[in-house]
Amino acid sequence: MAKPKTPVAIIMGSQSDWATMRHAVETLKILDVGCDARIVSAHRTPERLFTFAKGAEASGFEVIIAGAGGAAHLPGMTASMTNLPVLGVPIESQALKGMDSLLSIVQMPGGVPVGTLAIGKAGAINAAILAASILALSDKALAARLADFRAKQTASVGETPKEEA
Ligand code: RP5
Repeated sequence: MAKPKTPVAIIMGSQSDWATMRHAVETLKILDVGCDARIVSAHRTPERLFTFAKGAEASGFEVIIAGAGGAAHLPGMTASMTNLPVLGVPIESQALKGMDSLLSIVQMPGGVPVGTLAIGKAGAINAAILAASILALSDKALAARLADFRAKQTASVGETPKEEA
């Protein structure tokens, strides 16, 4: 069966999360993995969340990346309504620097997993790489692109520090 063009859904709780979540989109673009980004709020648009999560698998998505901040219920609520793997990105909140987001996302009850990444940009980038790794299990061409991405990253690390401009 042909691979879906947009196997990754990226959802976020607010427009204000885009500055972080765009890094997931950009990383998937580098890896040539199709994704669809949209705003879905667990608190402000619960019906949109229900429709998205219940229909995600039928829409052809294979992995969901969900970013949210503060009382970050989006990844967990999404995971409660789909069997697709859900990767949670804690957004760095102003008040508590993302510790609130992190703990909200990571402390899921046993039985409803969310794969939780680091707070902020690093988490968004790593969620994309992890999503690609999951998809690469059944996509050899993607596995090769992922290996190339990692090799380039390794090659870019100098052995000695230099003065920065
Ligand atoms: C969460 O509340 C969102 O994920 C966002 O990180 C946070 C703040 O949202 P805004 O008030 O900026 O829309 O639901």
